[in-house]
Amino acid sequence: MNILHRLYGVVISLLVGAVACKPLPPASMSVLPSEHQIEWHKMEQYAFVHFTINTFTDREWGFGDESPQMFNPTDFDAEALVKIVKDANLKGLILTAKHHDGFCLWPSKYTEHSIKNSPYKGGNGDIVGEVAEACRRQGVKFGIYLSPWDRNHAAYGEEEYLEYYRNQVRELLTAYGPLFEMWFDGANGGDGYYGGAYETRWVESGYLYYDWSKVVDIIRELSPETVVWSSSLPDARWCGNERGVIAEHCWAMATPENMYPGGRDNLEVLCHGEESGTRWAPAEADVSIRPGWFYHDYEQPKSAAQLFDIYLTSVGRGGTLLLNLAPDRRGRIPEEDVESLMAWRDMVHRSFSKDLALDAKFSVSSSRGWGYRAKAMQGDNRAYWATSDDEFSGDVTLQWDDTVVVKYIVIEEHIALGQRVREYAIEAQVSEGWQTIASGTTIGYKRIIPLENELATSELRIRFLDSRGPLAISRIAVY
Ligand code: FUL
Repeated sequence: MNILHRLYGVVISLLVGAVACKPLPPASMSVLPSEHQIEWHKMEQYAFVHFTINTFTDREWGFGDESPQMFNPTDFDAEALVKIVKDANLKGLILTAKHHDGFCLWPSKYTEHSIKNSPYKGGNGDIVGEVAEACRRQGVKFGIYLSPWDRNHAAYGEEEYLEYYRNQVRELLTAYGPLFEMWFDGANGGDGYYGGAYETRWVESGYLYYDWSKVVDIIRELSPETVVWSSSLPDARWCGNERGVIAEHCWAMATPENMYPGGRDNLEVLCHGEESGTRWAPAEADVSIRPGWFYHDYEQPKSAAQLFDIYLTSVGRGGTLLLNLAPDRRGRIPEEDVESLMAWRDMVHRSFSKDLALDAKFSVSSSRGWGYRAKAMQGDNRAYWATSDDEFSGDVTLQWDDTVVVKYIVIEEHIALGQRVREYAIEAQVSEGWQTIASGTTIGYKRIIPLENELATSELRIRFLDSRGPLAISRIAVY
């Protein structure tokens, strides 16, 4: 008993000693992600689903005068849809609850222009509800796209429409929340039905007409975990194109006023973010598996190899991938799309399944001390390598006993303390000595560096040449 007591005392004092010895973490950068944004980053990839009357009229943008009777999927099955999303390793699903034509895929009490007046389930169907429920059952996160532009509504462009719109945000969040993301499309104004007026209506977008802060208040009240994607006050931003390509040089931070000055897209800021940005608003790459967002029977899905390239330029560049699927008139994802999707999933799995860094010996040029050493970057754990307060650069060397063949190097920053790295280079030991095999600027949540050709080596050196503060690197992996 006595010995046990003493042993216990020794263990406790060792632990207390160790905790006391652990240096403090590096100071945070001034702009940080929220916990919800960190969870969102970790999702990495999720599905978009574009489905509405357009699927039946063969259009991309409905005019707003389509009869709800046209919405008639013959074989819609929410469970089957969500299963495809889950099997493809997509972690969430954002559904077009309402596109620009104003037709609502849920029986909104604020309009007759909805699924309740369609033949689907005799007017008793609710695609939003069915998909939300299937997502919950299968452990896939659910999100909603609600087009601000509404070519059906008579009051679009006036104050009355804003009340309608906010009521719908409230209605959706109350019935189907919590949501992981809400998507507020920037497309705005033009000709339309507008309750029979058949005219062109332009609104001032951005901060002005929609007054996004009011919408964001409703979201924060009813579903605080929701990441807001919008033209103002965003928690995530558009990456500047619909090809799935996030810029090589990309900060997660940006200043809302600079992203949409006067309500217009500022592509420079959307693409690259801003090192001095005032808000954590990381890039999301939205892209469709087909040329269009909605199903057209004359279009073909992208190949697995094309989707793989998109994966590298989205998830591999510190943002997320929002990959659109387009149900056909049955309400099913076409078989050839599912085939591409699953082949892509297998390709990603094959390419990133064996982390060679787990067998390497890691060493660093310097560290902050106990708890922040080289080992922290190996594998997936919560630790990170950090340098001392005055060290804004440093090297990590990986050594193997035998030669390894390298194609991808993955680096992750500990973004809970902010995004820091400004410049890096990667060197490999080859027969002629050290050779630079890759270089770049920003890292962020995750950077996948593909080498042009596979490279045989037994030593790699990752050089962090410049940073906004002490380094904080949470993972280095090699495939
Ligand atoms: C665009 C829209 O106009 C397209 O129809 C689609 O919804 C895409 C995701 O966003 O702005």
